[in-house]
Amino acid sequence: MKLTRRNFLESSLAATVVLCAVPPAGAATGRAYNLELRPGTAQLVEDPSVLTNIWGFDGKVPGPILRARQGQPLSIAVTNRLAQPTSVHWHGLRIANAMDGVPGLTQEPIAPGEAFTYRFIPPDAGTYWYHPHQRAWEQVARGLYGALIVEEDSAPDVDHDMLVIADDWYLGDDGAIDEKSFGNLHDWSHAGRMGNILTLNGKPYEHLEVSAGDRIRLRLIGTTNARVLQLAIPDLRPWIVAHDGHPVTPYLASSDGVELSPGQRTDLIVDVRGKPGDKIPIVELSAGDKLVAGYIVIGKGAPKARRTKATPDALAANPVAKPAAVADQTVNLTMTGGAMRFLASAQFKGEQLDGRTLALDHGQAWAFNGVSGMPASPLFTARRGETINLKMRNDTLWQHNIHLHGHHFVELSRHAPGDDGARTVTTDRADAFQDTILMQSDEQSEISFVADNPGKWMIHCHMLEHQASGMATWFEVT
Ligand SMILES: [Cu+2]
Repeated sequence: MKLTRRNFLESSLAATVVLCAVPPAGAATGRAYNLELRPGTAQLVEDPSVLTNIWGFDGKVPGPILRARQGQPLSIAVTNRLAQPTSVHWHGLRIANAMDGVPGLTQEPIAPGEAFTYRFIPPDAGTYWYHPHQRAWEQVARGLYGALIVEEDSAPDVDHDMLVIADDWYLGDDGAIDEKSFGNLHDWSHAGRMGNILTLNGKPYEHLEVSAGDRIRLRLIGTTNARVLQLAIPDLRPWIVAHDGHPVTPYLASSDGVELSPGQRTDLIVDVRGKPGDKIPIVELSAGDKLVAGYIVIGKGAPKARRTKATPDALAANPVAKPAAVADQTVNLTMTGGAMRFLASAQFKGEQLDGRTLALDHGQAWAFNGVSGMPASPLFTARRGETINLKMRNDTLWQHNIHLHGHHFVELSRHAPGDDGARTVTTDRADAFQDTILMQSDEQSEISFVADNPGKWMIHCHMLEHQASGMATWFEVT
């Protein structure tokens, strides 16, 4: 499925400039929130008369921006107004296990009409997001997601703090969500369910309004089910300052832009160069051609003086424990299955089944270490504080996007087919904590983390169709 765009009608957009700024710290929003998961509508295509029925937090997509202070309690009372059970997962937050929002592992699903209050203390500043962890392949695709921002004690010196939540939608010609493709086994055993319409912040063409000379922080969040996005601002030179919430030494993004796999976040700092009235395109490059996704619009105000300092300061590091040089345990995680290398057999709910039965009777197409779906026993058990090295092998023909709950890891090495041995990964990742990592076909990657958060935590592919069709397991920290 290719992302396409109907003819872009510039004139129709002139009146729809919308500011999508993150509300300032200390705004009336406070630190206790109420959220309702419920149906709503959104204008996802250019024609303002076409509204799409979505499911959203408070009926909107994206849901409300939640803001927290690092190390201070946050409570979110969630009410399920959907017709199916749900839960909310706080992606990337290293919080208490009971608040992680994984039905069957950390809580019961929230039934229709029922409520659940999540209470936790975010230990790390940065850019995070929230979404259901129940039938996520349907609930996230219908629009259930939002940003969770944990503020630094000392915020970087910027004129605007802005969000760009990027998603693809599979819509029919009538603008309605294509429902018959939900649960399609072909998608599940291939790259996942891809959209044909791209939105930033739930809009067909987002407009971020700034002034000439502004320095802006752009928090990019990828909320696609399966598509790996490549976002760029070709006319500007953004610095990358954080991945998955965690600061990195600022470095310039390449002209290829920023890769955002499902669930990943990248924070940029960008100096706006241009003159009042300019519209600077934000483009998506994964399809090979430039697809304009939105604009940074320079308002009419007088240009600000350019900052004398070229490179922004690094953000303050988060208190994540550094893995020990020698691991306490090394664990293998081998991915198999999927189209063209279908599983001959795998274990599913304790039974060894052939590939055809797995697919046709159980919708399972993938396995971790020969097991499809959540096993009864954990992949490994760690004593609190142990350093775990996870040696991952993608023995399938497809990309996978492994997400670790409750912990952040560094990547020690990456081994691609044809290499004689493991090569050192690019420095922007080797010293950087992350919670979601994209692997290509036939790649191997060794990641390392300190298992310091007690409880039962998922490891799964964040291509949501792959998760649903086998790529899910868990570990326990005691
Ligand atoms: Cu996958």
